[in-house]
Amino acid sequence: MNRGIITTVKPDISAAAAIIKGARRVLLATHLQPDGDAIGSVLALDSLLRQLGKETVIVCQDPVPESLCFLPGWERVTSAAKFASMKHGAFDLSISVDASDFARLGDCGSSFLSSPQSLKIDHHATNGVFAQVSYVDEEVAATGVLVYRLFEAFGATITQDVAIYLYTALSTDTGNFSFGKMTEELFSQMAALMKADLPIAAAARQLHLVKQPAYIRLLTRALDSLAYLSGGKLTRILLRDSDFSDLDANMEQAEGIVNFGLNIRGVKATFLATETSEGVKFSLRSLPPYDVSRAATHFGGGGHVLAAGCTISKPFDEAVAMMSAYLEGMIT
Ligand SMILES: [Mn+2]
Repeated sequence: MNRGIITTVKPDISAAAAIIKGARRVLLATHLQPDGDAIGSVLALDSLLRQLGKETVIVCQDPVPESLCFLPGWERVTSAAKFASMKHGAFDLSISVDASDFARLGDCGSSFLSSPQSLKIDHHATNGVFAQVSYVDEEVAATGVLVYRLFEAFGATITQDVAIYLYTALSTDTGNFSFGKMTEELFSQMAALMKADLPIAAAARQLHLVKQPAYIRLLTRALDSLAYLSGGKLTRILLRDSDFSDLDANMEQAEGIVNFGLNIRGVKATFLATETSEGVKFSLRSLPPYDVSRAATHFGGGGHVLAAGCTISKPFDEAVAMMSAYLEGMIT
């Protein structure tokens, strides 16, 4: 490995910069069930375009999650339903932010397509080409890194608000700087955000530390159910329908709980089984060399090597026994 030498070739930003430069009214869209990279990147790009004197509207199928409502100006993100009822003139450019394929735009897809010109900015291993110009770089941890490059390309100012937006994007997609494609460039960008007076401790608290009371209630119940299998190398966590109703919690609030099963010394893989109306939903996690996507695929689901999922339409205990047996066979 060449230390100190940047060997990665960055995709050409000039076509993206040119199409932005030529536009006057721009529609910005991000993916459904938006996360910190989606909302942070789209708000930062919106600030850039307005600095450049453009008129903008931001749309997203789903509302901004409560955990991101500390971001200044989050109200600028319009829901697809509200957008449809709004009176607005034509746009000359649509920009998709952090959406790997067209379906991820959800109900905003048709609005996206109604502009004569389109640009896609994304960092996922790309599935779909759906814009005239694509600025896609799979080598970066977050779409926010690409939006920062656009600020550089235009020589635009990183205001404190922009610093908060881009920090939100970068820290979300790296799990608060603990996984993903963390590069020298990402930390150079972070240094520039600090220079713009990023209130990092306050923002980190909002983004990564503070949890909803319902999440804590659910986590307590979940950890109570934690069991060790395969001589301590495999764990499982169970959340039944009654746990959600007893605790006045919903499925979304269970997000992230699966990781508690994996982040225990000696554990190589884990699963969280959640009882839902569609069947028993499994979230699977593992450490290399274990491939939980095999288990997910075996039961009709899919995903990545280290993070996968599936649903088994059987009674809860039966489904849990099936998954336990499969993973015990894999992790010996
Ligand atoms: Mn992202």
